[in-house]
Amino acid sequence: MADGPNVPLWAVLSWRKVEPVSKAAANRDHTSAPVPSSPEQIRNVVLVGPGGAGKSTLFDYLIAARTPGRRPHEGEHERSVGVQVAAVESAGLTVNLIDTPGYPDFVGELRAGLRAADAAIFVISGADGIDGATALLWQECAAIGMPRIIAVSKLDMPRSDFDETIATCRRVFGDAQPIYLPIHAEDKTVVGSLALISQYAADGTGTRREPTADELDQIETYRGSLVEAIIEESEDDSLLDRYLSGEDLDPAQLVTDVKTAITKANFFPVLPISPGHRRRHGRAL
Ligand SMILES: Nc1nc2c(ncn2[C@@H]2O[C@H](COP(=O)(O)OP(=O)(O)O)[C@@H](O)[C@H]2O)c(=O)[nH]1
Ligand SMILES: [Mg+2]
Repeated sequence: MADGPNVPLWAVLSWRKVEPVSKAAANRDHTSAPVPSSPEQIRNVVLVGPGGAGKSTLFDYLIAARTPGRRPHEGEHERSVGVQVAAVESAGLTVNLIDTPGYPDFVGELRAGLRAADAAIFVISGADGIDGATALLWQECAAIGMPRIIAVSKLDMPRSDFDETIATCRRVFGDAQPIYLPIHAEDKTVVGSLALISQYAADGTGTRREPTADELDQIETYRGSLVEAIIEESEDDSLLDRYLSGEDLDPAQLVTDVKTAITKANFFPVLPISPGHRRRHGRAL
């Protein structure tokens, strides 16, 4: 495995706006990969999770968000039967995103294939549980020290529950630290996120505002254990003392440390993801 896999955080933030484009551009073959300059600049990131959790949806959106002129598929997905790969450029790296089918039959193959990846994004539905195959694949990643991110989908569904999903991830995977929380509208649509480290609320357009009192309470619920987990993995040994003595740590430093912590595969961030934009987008078209 290459040294620091440097999982880009953009990878799981679907609030990034996807620009509408012409149909011709949308139909262009998205698998035509950018040419990587050298093997050190390539990262293989595999999407793992139960069937129907939203892997292919996320895959589409990530590719669309990073590929000028490409729009995600609308509506239902055909159930993917094979592995899909597409390359995107990020921060001078070529990231090969690998979408995998969720069939139990495929687990053996996936276990072998996992070893070729630099990092994994576990896509977990906030409205359903975590299946045995996914738990097994998590263990497999743990055994080889693979960096992992957890993306929670389907938070717009009536029965979804983000807190419950975090609890389930902690129980099944052993550890999980949300770094953003979803903000819901009355109808449960996800309309934005609360940033736990920097303590702001963001809507889908990237506009930031101060969190409300209620949102600050939600932030408090998770921020303490998040900051402690980041500090534990930080290379700056003075952070813990400073934190314990009540110092407000610099959010920018913590964000840098999150990235380091992810690459060490001892820290597993959870990010809420949402196709909310697609809906608004669909209307705009
Ligand atoms: N409501 C809602 N539906 C979603 C979300 N993500 C995916 N879906 C739908 O869930 C179904 C399964 O998604 P898919 O990406 O094919 O799952 P996969 O089997 O993990 O690849 C599709 O109908 C998607 O449109 C989400 O965040 N919210
Ligand atoms: Mg799929």
